[in-house]
Amino acid sequence: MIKETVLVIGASGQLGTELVETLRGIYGESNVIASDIRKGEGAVFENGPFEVLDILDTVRWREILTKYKPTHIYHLAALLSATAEVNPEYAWKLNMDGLFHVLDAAKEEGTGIKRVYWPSSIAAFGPNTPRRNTPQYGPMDPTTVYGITKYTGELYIQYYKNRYGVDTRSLRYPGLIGYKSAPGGGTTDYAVQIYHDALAGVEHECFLKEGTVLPMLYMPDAIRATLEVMHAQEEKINMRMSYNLAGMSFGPEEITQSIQKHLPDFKTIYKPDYRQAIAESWPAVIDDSLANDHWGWKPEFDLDSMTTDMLLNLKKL
Ligand code: VAH
Repeated sequence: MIKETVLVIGASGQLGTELVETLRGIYGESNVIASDIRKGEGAVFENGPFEVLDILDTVRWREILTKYKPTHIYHLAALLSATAEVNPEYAWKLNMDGLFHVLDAAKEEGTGIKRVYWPSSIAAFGPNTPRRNTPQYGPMDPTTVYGITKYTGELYIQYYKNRYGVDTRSLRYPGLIGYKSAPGGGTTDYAVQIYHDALAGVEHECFLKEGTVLPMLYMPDAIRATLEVMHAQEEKINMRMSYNLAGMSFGPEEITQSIQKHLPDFKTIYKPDYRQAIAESWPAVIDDSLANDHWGWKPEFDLDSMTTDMLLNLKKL
């Protein structure tokens, strides 16, 4: 077993819930401390150490650092795209000040923090970024508060590496789809709800228009990518902002057709809302060749294999 002490901040979110389970399998349950702003129910809170932590509470943050002396930190706490537009001031505070509290602790001598993981998003791109085969480097003019915090955060993790040697790894996640945890406040969340509606025998009311193609990634691939980039040898991580990451790209009508191969009577109706404008500011297809070159990234799931796995596992819940 690798001897590290891992702290996951924002552990009860869509990604955190699955990441904690995987990390505890690698490092041992007692060596992975899950934390979030409130205690809930489920494996994250019961299968290993859990601490209530609001990353904006600096006194509590220091208490946790002193108590556990984490060597690896996964800082996931953030407001996602749709929620951030409803509360932009708090979104900036949580997404940015939260990141600075982690980076400033990591640069301090004596805290013992060796590596930080911090997620970015394809939301860091904007309407003037090429929408197909979106390059690692190109125009980045995000129009959402969430995307602005992600792009800004990328510049800061690069600065903290160059100036202070803080080793932060990061991925520009597409929309994440999984069956073990619920998404929260994202513009891609329809792609999770649609499976639940299909199995419940109800039509899906999609908040995006037909034909709105977005980059997506199945959660098992997202978890594997996160651990691969976090565990890669430092000399392989030659790009110190955040790596483009891709799995598949589809529109709501395509995921509907994929589900209909299993449930022929399933239907989707379209009622676009304010999230349509967010989606239209994002890329449709991502070029993640740099992640492949630098640390061997390759997705394993496509739309149909994800649909088969999602429906199979949701039926068991
Ligand atoms: C969101 N699920 O919708 C997140 C993600 C690319 C989208 O960052 O905000």
